[in-house]
Amino acid sequence: MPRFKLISFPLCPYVQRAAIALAEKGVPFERVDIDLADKPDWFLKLSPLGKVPVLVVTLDDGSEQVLFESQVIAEYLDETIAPRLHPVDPLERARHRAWIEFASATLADIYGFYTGDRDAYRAKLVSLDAKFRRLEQVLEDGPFFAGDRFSLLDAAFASVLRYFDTFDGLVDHGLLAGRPKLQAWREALRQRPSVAGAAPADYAERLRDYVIEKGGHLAALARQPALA
Ligand SMILES: N[C@@H](CCC(=O)N[C@@H](CS)C(=O)NCC(=O)O)C(=O)O
Repeated sequence: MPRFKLISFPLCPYVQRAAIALAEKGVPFERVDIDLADKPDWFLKLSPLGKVPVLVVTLDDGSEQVLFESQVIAEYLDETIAPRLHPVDPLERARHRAWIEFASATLADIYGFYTGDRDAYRAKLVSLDAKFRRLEQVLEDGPFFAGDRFSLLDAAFASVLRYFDTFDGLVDHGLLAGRPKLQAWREALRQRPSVAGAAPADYAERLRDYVIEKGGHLAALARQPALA
């Protein structure tokens, strides 16, 4: 079995995808956090895009391979270590991959929502509302996207929904209100040990501090809700 080192940033939602996949496989790994505001040279040498996550795979013969891009990392782990998390049926697997792309697009909106000025905040609120409406329509009985089976798709949305543990305490965004399936999914994901362990225990507080530091409209709203 290869050894794994996950290069990470504590608040990165993409890192969580890889960390969740590793935990679901029951594979021990070393996690190395870096400061994205001051990237070490060794990291820049490893990471072609200068982004986390990066997975360093040390093979039995001692040689190393470096993987980047969270979904590529998650799929490599899924193809090589049981239990299988992606659906076996090709059409169903393709459908899951499509919704994982949707999760990535949602993360892009979330970034604008918590860093942007008032116009960006409002535009992202509208966009997130449309995405969550769509998700509520596609979700079935749960507890996970594919019923009882936890999948890589769940791992992707776990980091999306974790953001709301912070946002709920900052602003009355209303994005989950009246969306019982989405709320139940959020709760099921929160209870999953692999999801709980994929981010630091003080993630919500760290993210709140990060949002305030970014100084966007959400930070202003957190201080003065009347600005909404
Ligand atoms: N498509 C990439 C996105 C990864 C990404 O955007 N990572 C962010 C942190 S969450 C990053 O490393 N950004 C580089 C920077 O901030 O300079 C993936 O899925 O791995």
